[in-house]
Amino acid sequence: MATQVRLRNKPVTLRITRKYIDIFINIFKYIYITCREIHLNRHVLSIIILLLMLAISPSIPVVGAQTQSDALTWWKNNYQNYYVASSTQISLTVGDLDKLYVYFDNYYLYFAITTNNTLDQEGDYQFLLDIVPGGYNDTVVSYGGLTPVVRDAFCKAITVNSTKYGVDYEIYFHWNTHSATPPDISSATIAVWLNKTPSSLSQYSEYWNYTDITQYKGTYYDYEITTLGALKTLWVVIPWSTLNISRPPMFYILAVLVGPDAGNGAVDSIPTDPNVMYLVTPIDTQVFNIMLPIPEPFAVGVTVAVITGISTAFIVKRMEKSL
Ligand SMILES: [Ca+2]
Ligand SMILES: [Ca+2]
Repeated sequence: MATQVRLRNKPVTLRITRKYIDIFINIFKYIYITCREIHLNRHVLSIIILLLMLAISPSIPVVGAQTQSDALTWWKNNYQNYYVASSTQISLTVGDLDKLYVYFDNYYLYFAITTNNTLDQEGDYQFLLDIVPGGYNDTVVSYGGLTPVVRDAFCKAITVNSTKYGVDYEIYFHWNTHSATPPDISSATIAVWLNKTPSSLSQYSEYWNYTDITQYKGTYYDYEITTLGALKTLWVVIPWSTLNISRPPMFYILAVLVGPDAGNGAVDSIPTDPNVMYLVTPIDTQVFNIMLPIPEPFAVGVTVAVITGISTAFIVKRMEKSL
């Protein structure tokens, strides 16, 4: 059935696309002819067309643009423009991550996830960030009198490959199905790595400073739920000043959905890691080998500008041939 719909829709989509391309080309032909008639030289004409193309190009992210106090509202209205990756893992327990969105400017770090959750299930949505040199490594330490094992900041059986990454911040949201109607996020915490050298006799909690997100000025989150009470979308906005750092040139992020209890493992992640066996109760600590690199938005802007410049040169050349 789905295939039939796609086959029926494809020619319609192509016709509409072609129609808009034709309109687009005709507008520039008109501009080109007009400019030739008033004897504008080729270079001036190229600049005019370039400026027009930039005006209609997808908006280029401008570093430092989002300084307004309603940063969360801005992010909720715009997050879909900043898609970075999807999960290919299909999880039937705890929940099912779908897409990750990330953006940052001079003042804020923005991220959001969407899910394919169908049931209201308890679990922890955690975001691991490698932003500055150093950070958490996976030295085995004890926790709560248990046999020493590798744990993350929230005592989960997850870690990242310590030869590639060092997690400096871990942000945690507990999706609670038990005490609230409708269900909600009952705990939202930022853990900051304290830059101590672990020893096998110490506990993980000694290496992180934990703060409730609501205690950080300018840090916000919001979420929406499905009709069945499952978490559907989660938006988060954190000022760099909250993390006590300036805007970095780039950073790494990993989003994981983990079982709610101590020692639980990840059932899903973005990006999906083919080397991880996703289980609520893994036999060994899950080691993630992939974190997503997030380049600074300016790099995206430069890419769009370069593509626009090349497109302009191509259009001018085509027009000169066709007239
Ligand atoms: Ca998934
Ligand atoms: Ca680091």
